Amino acid sequence: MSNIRNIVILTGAGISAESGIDTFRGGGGLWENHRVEDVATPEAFARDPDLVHRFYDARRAAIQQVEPNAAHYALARLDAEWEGNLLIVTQNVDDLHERAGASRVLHMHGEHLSAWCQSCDARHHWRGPLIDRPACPECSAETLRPDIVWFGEMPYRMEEIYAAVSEADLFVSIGTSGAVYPAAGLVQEAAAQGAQTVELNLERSQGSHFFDVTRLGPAGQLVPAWVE
Ligand code: BJW
Repeated sequence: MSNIRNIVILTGAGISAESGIDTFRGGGGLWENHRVEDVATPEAFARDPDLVHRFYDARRAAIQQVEPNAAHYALARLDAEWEGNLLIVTQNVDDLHERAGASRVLHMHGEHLSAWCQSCDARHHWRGPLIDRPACPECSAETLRPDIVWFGEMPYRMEEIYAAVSEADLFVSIGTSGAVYPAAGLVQEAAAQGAQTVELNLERSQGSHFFDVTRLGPAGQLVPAWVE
């Protein structure tokens, strides 16, 4: 990697699968048992907030029971040791990259351990349930929602992401199906800027043909091997 200084790493649900967190698509995925339109859109939340809160409260509790795996630790090592620019853009709403020790992490689809007040726009670190409609510690309104980017909402910090991708010498995608935009389009942006593009995944993603290199296997094996 002698000619590489700027790295952008996009991660998806596959990197947390070996920690015991369900992915979204495919057999046993979350969207097999839950309709997106019922739980992961602003319209669903307006229609039936209890259902949406139950869905996210259960998942917020579940992620607190699991641990980072070898793939998270390998990226955290790379983050600590890499002297050039590096950004881990994660679509994941768990905190396993941070718990493994990574610090240059951007959560483009939000975070389970954050609650967002729709009245005053404040964000609060949140570990417990939201279904009881706790008051916002900032403004006291009972308008907290999961700090999650639902379908139809704008993913977070896109300007920062596009800026990092435009400077990237290497773009690596790990454990994502490439089914959800704008994340799925980042590989094309990176390739257009001349970056090398690498995919590490259990199965080929939908945009696999956009990558220079694809390695298939579980993230817990592929990622440490790639980092070494
Ligand atoms: C392993 C493994 C192991 C398994 N090791 N690998 C074109 C351009 C722009 C937007 C759109 C567009 N076309 C359509 C849209 C709209 C929409 C969209 O993309 N829809 C598609 C379904 C077509 N996008 C949006 O709505 C986004 N917003 C947006 O575009 O805003 C613009 C806008 C807004 C308003 C007005 C106008 C414009 C928002 C998307 C938000 C996504 N939210 C979710 C849910 C929230 C989190 C939650 O509830 O937990 O985010 S959906 C879900 O999918 C979640 C994930 O982050 C995301 C991606 O999934 P991921 O991570 O790829 O997981 P899977 O399950 O799909 O794949 C797992 C992979 O792992 C597989 O490949 C396995 O092989 C692999 N794997 N085990 C390694 N051990």
